[in-house]
Amino acid sequence: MDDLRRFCQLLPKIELHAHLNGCIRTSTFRQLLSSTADQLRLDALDKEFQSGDTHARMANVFEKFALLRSCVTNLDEIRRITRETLEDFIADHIMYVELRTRPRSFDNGAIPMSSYVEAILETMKQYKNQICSRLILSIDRTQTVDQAMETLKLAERYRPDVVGLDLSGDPNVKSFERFLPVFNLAKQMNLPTTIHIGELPDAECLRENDLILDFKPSRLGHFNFRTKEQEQRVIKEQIPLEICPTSNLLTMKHPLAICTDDSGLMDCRLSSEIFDLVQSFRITKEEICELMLQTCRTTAAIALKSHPQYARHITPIDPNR
Ligand code: 6MZ
Repeated sequence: MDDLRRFCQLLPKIELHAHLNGCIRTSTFRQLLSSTADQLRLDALDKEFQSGDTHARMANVFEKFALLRSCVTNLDEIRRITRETLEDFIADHIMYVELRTRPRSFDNGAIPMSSYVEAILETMKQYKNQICSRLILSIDRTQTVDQAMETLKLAERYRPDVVGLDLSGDPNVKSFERFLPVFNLAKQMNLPTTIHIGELPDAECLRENDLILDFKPSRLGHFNFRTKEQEQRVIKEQIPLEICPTSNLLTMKHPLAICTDDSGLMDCRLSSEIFDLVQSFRITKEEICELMLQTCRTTAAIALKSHPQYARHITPIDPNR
């Protein structure tokens, strides 16, 4: 067992779905919570997390996010979270990571959203010899269309360090339809997109899944709840999934990316996610290596589509070699 765990740890890995603030170390989170009341609330939320259904757990996680948002209040803190996140990923042998975050301003707009993005990108550059990192900008489901448009503009401004546009946030808020013009524009601009989909077991969520699939994003996040038809559609259209896969999806060789989501808040590592997967589905080391390569190929293919000018620099790999 130890050998397998070590193998999962040493394996060179790619992380494609990691929310920057969700990656915060627990120790840092507690340090940043200045009031005792907030610290006690976090303790209570930690205890409550184990009980309840999907809706209750989701509400718990989002209350934690709100607490987190209230305590990250300046650029130094966001630099620190970026630094620590990258160091944790480096220690877990991640070679390439796409961090995602919703840009925000501080001090009532005196520090604009562009400074937030730049602070993260500058921190990423400091680690470029140890880990290749890129940024995805997130639109939050509760935002207005104007705010989403502003995020899209920022994404365009910071390309190619920014590699995509994400839709995330509380899945109770079904707002993809509202943001469709923004995502259509992203598509026109050749900016890859990744959308959180199927996170809750309710009819509204299933209806929204169809709208999202009609849009055909570059990648999908989660996709835990879906109809059989939606599942078949994703398989047929080969839309890469950022999830912990089910065994049959694996055997179907559907493009997958195993990811952590919120490694700090949820206390997990990519290597432990892979280890759990290996154990649960009796996957061999060779199959795990193949999955990593598949993630790599998928990422490269999406990057190439958004930057066709680089195609001539790439020599296709003979899959039979
Ligand atoms: C949907 C999620 C999420 O942007 O402040 N986020 N959105 N589903 C999830 N799965 C449980 N996990 C994280 O990172 C934190 C934000 O990411 C989104 C939430 O909106 C959260 O506030 P940033 O760096």
